[in-house]
Amino acid sequence: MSTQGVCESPNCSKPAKLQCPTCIKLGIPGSFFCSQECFKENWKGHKIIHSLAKGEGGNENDEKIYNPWPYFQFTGKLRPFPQSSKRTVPSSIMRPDYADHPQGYPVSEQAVKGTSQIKVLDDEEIEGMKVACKLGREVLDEAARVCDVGVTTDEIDRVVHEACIERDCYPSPLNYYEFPKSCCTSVNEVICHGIPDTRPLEDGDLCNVDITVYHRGFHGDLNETFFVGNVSEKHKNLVKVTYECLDKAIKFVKPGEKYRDIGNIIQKHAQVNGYSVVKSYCGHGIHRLFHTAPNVPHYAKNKAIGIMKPGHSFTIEPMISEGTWKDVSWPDQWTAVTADGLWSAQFEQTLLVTDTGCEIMTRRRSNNGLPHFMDKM
Ligand code: EYL
Ligand code: CO
Ligand code: CO
Repeated sequence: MSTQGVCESPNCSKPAKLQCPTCIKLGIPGSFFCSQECFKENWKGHKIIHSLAKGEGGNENDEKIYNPWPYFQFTGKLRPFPQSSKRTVPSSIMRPDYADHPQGYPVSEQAVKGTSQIKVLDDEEIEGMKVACKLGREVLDEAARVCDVGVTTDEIDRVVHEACIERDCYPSPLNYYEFPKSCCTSVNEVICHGIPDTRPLEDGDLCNVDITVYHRGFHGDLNETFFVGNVSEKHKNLVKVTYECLDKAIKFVKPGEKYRDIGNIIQKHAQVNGYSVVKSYCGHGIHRLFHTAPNVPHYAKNKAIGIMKPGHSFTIEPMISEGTWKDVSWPDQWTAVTADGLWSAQFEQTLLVTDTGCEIMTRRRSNNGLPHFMDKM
């Protein structure tokens, strides 16, 4: 994103203007300074994170001190780990406009920003969406197969990236507003938009993998929360209730209903189970554009615009938290975590409004369409 906060130099609070070039090369998040002077002054202490990111240094205790944001108060126990370098997509695969924009701006999305008009897809566009969504589902199922204790989220990202390329898909998150990876991996207190890194998943973790693929001009977007090893009963219940929130919302979708009423259904089910609904991130229209009208809040009493009509395609993707609904962003400006460090779960599907209800275009085509976590319950 364009705003990067303040200089990392202690005792300096000027706006951050430049990022350490070595950190950029190594994929280390953050590392912003106001000036060459502050950068030089802190070089001696700063450069240690380069060798840690490269796995140098010998002493295995060193890796514990990787912390790109020494002055940031983390809300929970999760910490960032070094990221691997950027992956590329063969030029034979059709790319969205932002893939080649220097700041990752989706110019075609920005051109219609602020308009609430919802596109009605024609038959050709519906077919294009169904194909993209089916391929997105295949990619998520590949991620589910590898998600396990000891596996890094970077390894999940590598599998996702390769699975996209094998299917003639561009991984939509890659370079979207400069997002550095091909999927989002959100562990434990991370609500959404977690960046895959070299942290090995631990027994008892929850790991959400959010996949969007761009295939021949259309985006398909879905996510599931997976169990890593043996998950506590309280966290299993969080995941189950979150899945039920999405399920109930989907059953409500039909022509004539208001987009704003989806949030009432989700919040009611979350609240009776003692959970809260994240307000900062919403479902969205999706087709030729990754994010467009309608905006679909997951919380009650919202003022979202629009009435469902056959041919609309959009996502519902509720994020449900154990404690507070409030979110905080890590200094990387992407990772959204709960403000109290308690855990959060999410599920997402891309839907097509039909004459009688909706089709879940990203549905699982095995195990009765049930989510992966239920394979382990
Ligand atoms: C990129 C850009 C801030 C994604 C979704 C990747 C994240 C945070 C700026 C929504 C918005 C995925 O999958 C999504 N929705 O279901 N931004 C996204 N980014 C990003
Ligand atoms: Co998504
Ligand atoms: Co989405």
